[in-house]
Formats: sequence, C-alpha cells, structure tokens
Amino acid sequence: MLPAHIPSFDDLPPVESMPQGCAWGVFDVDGKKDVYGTLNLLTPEVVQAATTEVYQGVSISLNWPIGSIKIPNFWRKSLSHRVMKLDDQEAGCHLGFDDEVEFNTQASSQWDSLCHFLHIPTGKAYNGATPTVEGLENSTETLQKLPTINHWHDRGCIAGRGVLNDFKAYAEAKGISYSPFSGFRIGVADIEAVAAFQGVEFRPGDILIIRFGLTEALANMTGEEQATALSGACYCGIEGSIDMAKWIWNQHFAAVASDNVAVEAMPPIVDGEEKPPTHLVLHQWCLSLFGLPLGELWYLKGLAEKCKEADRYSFFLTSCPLNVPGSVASPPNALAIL
Ligand code: UVW
Repeated sequence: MLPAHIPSFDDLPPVESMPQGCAWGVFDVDGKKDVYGTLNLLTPEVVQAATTEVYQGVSISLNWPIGSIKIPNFWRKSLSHRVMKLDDQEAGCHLGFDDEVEFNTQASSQWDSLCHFLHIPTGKAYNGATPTVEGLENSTETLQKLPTINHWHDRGCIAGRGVLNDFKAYAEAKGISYSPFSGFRIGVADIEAVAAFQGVEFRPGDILIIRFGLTEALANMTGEEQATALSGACYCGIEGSIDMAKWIWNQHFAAVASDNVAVEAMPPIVDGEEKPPTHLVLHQWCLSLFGLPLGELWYLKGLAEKCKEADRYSFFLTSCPLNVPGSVASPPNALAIL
C-alpha cells in the first residue's frame, strides 16, 4: 500500500550537508520537486481502505472555534470578525449580511504547512525550499514551487485513516497525573502503550492524533486564566527527540496532530538541556526534513467520547484547509467520520 520507494530512516539516501534522515527528494517525480511530503502516503489504496472505517455514520468536527484563545501568545492575533449589514437595495445590494474575518492561522486549530518552521542550521524548508515573505505573499511562479498548504487542494487535500491515541483517557485509567501547562512529555513507549490499551495497530498512511486535553482545559478558562496558563511557554506533548522523529518516520504516518500547542512538549530539551521555544526539535524534523504536516490545538473531546463509547479508535478522516495561495498554515476543517 506504500509507494514502493519509501526507505526507513536509517536507509534514507544521504542529502548533501543535511543530517541522516532528511527525506528531501524521496517523493520527487521525474525531477519535479515535491510539495506534498508525507501526504504522498495517502495513495488511492490507503484512502479506499480507510473508507471501511466508517461504521456508525457519525461525523465529528475536530476544529476548535477560531478565536478560542482570547490572547494568543507568540505575538499572534486572535480573531477579528466584522459583520456588514447589506440593505442599500437601490445601489444593487441585496438585503442581508456579509462578514469579514481576520486571524492568525496559528491561534486555534491548525495544520502547519511545510513552510512554517525552518531547519535552523540551514534556514531551509522542506525539500530545500527557501521561502521568503515576498515569495509567500505573491502569487508568482516561485510561490508555486514552495510547499505551502494551498497545494493540498491539487491532490484532494486529506482523506485517510485517522487514529486517536487518547493519552488523557489512558492517564486517567492508569492514575498518571500531569498538567497540560507543564513540560510533561511522553515517549514512543507511552504512545505504543496507549495504542495497545486501546487495541489499535498503526498502519502506513495513518494520520496519528494524540489527545492530551490541553484545548479542553483552555476552553473552560476566562481569557485572563488562559493568558496565565499559556504565559510560561511550558506545554505537555510528545518528546522532541531523534528517537521520536525516527519512530514517526518509520511508522510512515501521513501526518501527526494533537490538541496541544506544538505536538511536541515545550520547552524543547536537547542533550538534557532546556532550549528556548524557538528550538523545537520535531518541528524541524517533521516539517522541514520529512515533509510531515503537524496539526495543533485540535479539539478532541467529542471524538474521544465517541471512540470510547464504541471502543474503536480508528475512523475515516477528512481535512480540507483554506485555499489561500501561498499560505503557511490553516484551520484544518477536519472531520472524523466513524
Ligand atoms: C508554537 O506555537 C510554539 O508552535 P507552532 O508555531 O507550531 O504553533
């Protein structure tokens, strides 16, 4: 079911000046630079097999409302929603309303595209791309070569098998306590233990979705409480390490999403040392080196409830980001269909 040529991490062909495990070139076809990364793993066979996951006929949105974080951190803008009343019929205007919205695509549920976070030592994005503000803002030929999220529309966006790894429920069942607003982190063995507890086996092309309960905690807070909880830049997540990166690649996931801030825990810890938030580890591996999209701040409570009720943790997943030319990220518009 996999494109035949996908090597494991250690067998990826070397890319000049890049660390072992850099997947640039793996998905290129006939010399044409790939812009989809691991979404290439969503082959017709994988998608067709995923449709057999629909067993209840229930669909659940995984999008948290835009504007849910009243005062986003990292200099991000929350939601501005302007409604215009239309009533000047003499001027040819119909009777009713239009609206205009403005928001930072990182401030609520989102996919990070392969241009969002650059590989720090080289300043490059996936497949060696060098995005610039001008290149991203202008719909030129250069832009068309950057691995921006609007390209997903050229391949039918995301349809595939979603797998919920409900760490929050597992922790409750096992008496593990943690705060979403701490640097609490889980490793590969924990993710595998949750999957075994739920009776799930991962498949190539899966979209892995990990629940920690962070957006659920924020949803119950006032804006001021949210600002306090977020101010420490300490958030639970998966461990940002080379071992985790290898495991993610070797599972051949098409994408990984979570309901936390950055999928990986913050602050990053490298060689036992805390690093600033600018040095996220999996962001560099997944987005820049593998071409694997990361989803963040998804809202997973409804999905977790339905999965628990049915005792099934896999489902058909669709996700169709906004089609804004040159866009770096987008609300996922994700649906789990059980
Ligand atoms: C952080 O907000 C730290 O991560 P991202 O930029 O991916 O949202």
